[in-house]
Order: sequence, then C-alpha cells, then structure tokens
Amino acid sequence: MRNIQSASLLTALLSATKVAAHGHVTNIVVNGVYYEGWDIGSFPYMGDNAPTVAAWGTPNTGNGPLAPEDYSSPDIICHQNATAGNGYVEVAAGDSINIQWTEWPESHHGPVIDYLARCEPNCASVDKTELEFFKIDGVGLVDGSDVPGTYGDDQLIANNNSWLVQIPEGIAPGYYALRHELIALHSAGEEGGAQNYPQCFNLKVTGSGTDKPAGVVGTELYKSTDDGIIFNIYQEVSSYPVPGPTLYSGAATSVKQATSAITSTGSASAVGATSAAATSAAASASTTAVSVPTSSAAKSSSFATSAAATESVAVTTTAAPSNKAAAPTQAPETSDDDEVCEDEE
Ligand SMILES: [Cu+2]
Repeated sequence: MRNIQSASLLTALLSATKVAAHGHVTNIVVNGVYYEGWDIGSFPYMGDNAPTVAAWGTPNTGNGPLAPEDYSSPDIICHQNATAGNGYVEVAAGDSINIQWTEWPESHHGPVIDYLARCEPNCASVDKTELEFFKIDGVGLVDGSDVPGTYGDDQLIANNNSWLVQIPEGIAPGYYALRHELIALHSAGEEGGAQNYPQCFNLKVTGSGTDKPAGVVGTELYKSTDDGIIFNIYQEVSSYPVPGPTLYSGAATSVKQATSAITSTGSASAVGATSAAATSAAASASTTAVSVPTSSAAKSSSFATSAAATESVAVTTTAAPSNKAAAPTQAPETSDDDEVCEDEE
C-alpha cells in the first residue's frame, strides 16, 4: 500500500499541510449566544490586554497536540501551559453547549470526550492540578465496518466541525471547568502515537441539582498503555474502548449532534464581577439546534433557523458572526507539530 501514485500522495501531503495546524475551539454557543474562545492568533501576544473569555488560554499558537508522554504533566489538563480564563459563561444544568472547532483534519479519527470539574470557589483561582474531572460524554467508534471507521470526531466534522454536549441535569449548581477533548488515533497503533487536543471553558452552572460526582485529576485521566490510547484504527473493529474514567451515571446517554443557531454575541462574565448581565440573557434565549444527519457531511451554512426570544437577549445584538466562526483566525506557523503527525493512510 506504500506505492500510491505520487500525484495523489502529493495531493495528500498538500492537503495535510493545509490543515497541519490541526485545530482548536474558536467559540462556544449557549442557547443561541456566541462566546468567543481563546484566539491563538492574537491573545497570546496581548499579555494582560487579552480580553476576558471563558476559554482557558494557552501559548500553543501552533495548534499542536499533546502526546501520551504528557499524560502525567499538568499540560494534559487544559493543553500546553494553559491558564484558566478570567471569565465564565452561565448555563443551566440540562442545557447543551455547541463547541465550534476550526476545520478538523479528516485523517484524525478518534473519540470526542467531555469532562466537567467543579471549581471552588471559582475556576479562575483554582490550582488546575487539583481539579477533579468526571466524564459527561464520550463518543468513540460509531461505525467500524469501513476501515478506518467512523468515530466521534468524524461526526464532529459532519456537524460543521462542532460538537454538542449536554450539561447533566442533576449536577449541583456552581462553577465548573468544561474539558472538551479530541483524541486523534491515526498514529495510535503503537504506544506514544495518540494525539490529545483538550480545550477548556469555564462555566457557571445554574439549577437545582445536588450531584457532586467524584472525579479524577487531569494527570490521572489516561495512561500511555490504556486500551483506547493504543489502538489500531486501520483494521476492521467492532468496538473501541473510550479511554478515561467511566461515564458519570447522570450523563446524557446520547446526544444527537446538531449545530446551534447564533442569535447574538455575548461576553463572558468576569470572575468576581458583581453583574452577570452579559450572560443573564442566555437562559432566556431559545435553543435552535438544527439536526445534522450523521450519515452525510452536511456542511450547509444555513443552520440558522427561527430563533425565538431574541428580543430578550440583553447583550450585544450584532448579527451572528458567522464569518468569525467559519474563518478561523490564522495562526502563526510557529509549530513543528507536522513532525509528530504522520497521516497514515
Ligand atoms: Cu495531526
């Protein structure tokens, strides 16, 4: 299989180069409100002038992955040298959050996993190494009949490079760090080859739940020898063991992937600020998720549908910044992560 025609190989290499920057989360959408993420194209160069966002910051301007050798490093918690965002986004338990990625490389098949960790007193002031994460979502193999299989992140790609995660209804209100992660398995056939792409956002969860699920610290989520970390996707498989701790019993069993129409733009509330005006509107905006068939790569840009209650959104009511969501900021090509990313065919 190595003697592929050089033309198609060249094409593959070129397209790989185009997406070699891998990816990151550009924004999240909560009940129609758009909240920007950590813009690796500018925020790392702004020092204290970087805007207050709910996303955790990282100097990882090259979009590179973490590797199994990083599993015992604090980097695995929320990516390379990550620091907690000074902001948070309010969301009601039971609501869903749409997490928007830049274009995800097709070759990088693997699971999509989401965790929450309770932050006391808030996520901006915690010691990240003490955050205890419980798993609320983990989609691995969707269909293994067609090698190399369809995985969670293939559904993400089909869903406009976005992922819908539901905040469990039963968890106690409070501040939480959402740890959303893609694990690329294209080189995971041998130990050390998996690629982890964790992305974190601070949330303030409202509601009347009482559950405070047990979790594990980030540096104990995975081992380089875990079954789902060493895994050969280039063979017919009928199952895939999603790595990490077991799913929290109160997690949604299945979330139909959909995009979320953006009806307004919000700003993260600053930790410690007395007014949460920017996010208070989120709860009253309606969710307008539009189903995307998982069988086809529906990438229609006409996701926006009738959005009720837009008048109740108190925050900046600019039009949906679809250009922002669709055209990720170009990142400086400072990374050498191409070297660790062999797109095996
Ligand atoms: Cu890669």
